[in-house]
Amino acid sequence: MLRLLHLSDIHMGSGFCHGRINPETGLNTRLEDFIATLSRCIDRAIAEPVDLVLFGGDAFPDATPPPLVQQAFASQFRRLVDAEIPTVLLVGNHDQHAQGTGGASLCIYRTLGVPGFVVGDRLMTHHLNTRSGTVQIITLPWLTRSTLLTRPDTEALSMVEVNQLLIDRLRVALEGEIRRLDPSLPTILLGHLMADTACYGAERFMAAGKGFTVPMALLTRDCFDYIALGHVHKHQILCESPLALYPGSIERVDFSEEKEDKGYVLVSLRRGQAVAEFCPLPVRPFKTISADLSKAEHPQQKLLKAIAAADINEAVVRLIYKLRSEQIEQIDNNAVYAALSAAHTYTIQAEFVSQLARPRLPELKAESTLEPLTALQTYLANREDLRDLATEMLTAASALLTAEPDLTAPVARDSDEILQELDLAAQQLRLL
Ligand SMILES: [Mn+2]
Repeated sequence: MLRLLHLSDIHMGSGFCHGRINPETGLNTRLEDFIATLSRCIDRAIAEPVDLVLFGGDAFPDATPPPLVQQAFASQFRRLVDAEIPTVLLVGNHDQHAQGTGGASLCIYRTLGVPGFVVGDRLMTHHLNTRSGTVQIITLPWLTRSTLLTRPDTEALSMVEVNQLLIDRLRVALEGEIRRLDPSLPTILLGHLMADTACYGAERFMAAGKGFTVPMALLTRDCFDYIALGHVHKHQILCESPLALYPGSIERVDFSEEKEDKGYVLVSLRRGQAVAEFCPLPVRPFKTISADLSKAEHPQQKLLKAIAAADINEAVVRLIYKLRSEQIEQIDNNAVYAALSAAHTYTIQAEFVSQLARPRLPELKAESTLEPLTALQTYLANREDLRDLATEMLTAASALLTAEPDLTAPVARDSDEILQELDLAAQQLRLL
């Protein structure tokens, strides 16, 4: 039985806006949080001790972290070298340079020949000797179009076709690795990818336009005993047999992760069997407080009550409240700051509710039913500014309503629409 610790999406050095400078160290407190949390993962790996550590990718927010952040990361992983625990560092999308190939921020570990460390920056099978025997690991780093496709391959193809082609190439390349596996050894697929059946969070937007979704059916092959994933920040199990899961990020990167538990997994593995245990980490809470004061007689009182009801102690807090513009005099900011002082950091966002909302037309109230043309007439009769267009709009509307739909006719497209599509295509080409 082999025991391994799988963690992912460290993103060390991100979210500084949620921290403050620690006067004792001069460091941003969120960097200190991330370091403390990573050290908890490494502590556990050493205390067990596990036979193997898998890192699922996204070490930093980008491929060129400042030396201080790079060093903080390295000094934690260095402890695994001292403890002689083999470690695989997989390259995620945030670790890759936008230009060129390879995971610049992690390849230094291979360049230095760090004992027991493997960097997964390409689709490849590694054999690792651990205290509990040999394990084979296929590394599948974040793939972009340029990894498996050339420009001529993608010429004149739509995005959907490009993605399909990419998946076809991946299927072939993965099959090549699978055929060379030793079927007697415990086998792991370690991938940084967006699985088609995953629930996404912020990472969907962070990687927008640069990657593609991998069908789980492509990965859940019997030859794998454990499919260790990275990229999605929300912990989730995607498949029970073979076991496939995202441990999620180890710290909250932003407010989209406010309600998610953070942690890593410990996995017991043998050929044909994997059992995982999610180990939650005691990370700093994020707390959103929302209050609508626009109808309150005493807005300040209501606001303070909303703050008092929330557990904000040492939390990263955002306070969002709505009020009418004439209520602003009734808010005492100093009292609000005092009420929020137990928070680690806080931001305040006041939104004015619009006073200009148009009253409903009595003729168009919810319970009355009108024919579409009558409704349009009523609407136009109340819009002085559209009077010049009214006749034309009514003629056009009645033509639309009476026209026989011809579902076989090609959809008419104007030149603007085509130009927009071309612009989009050009943008996507630049991302290659
Ligand atoms: Mn990622």
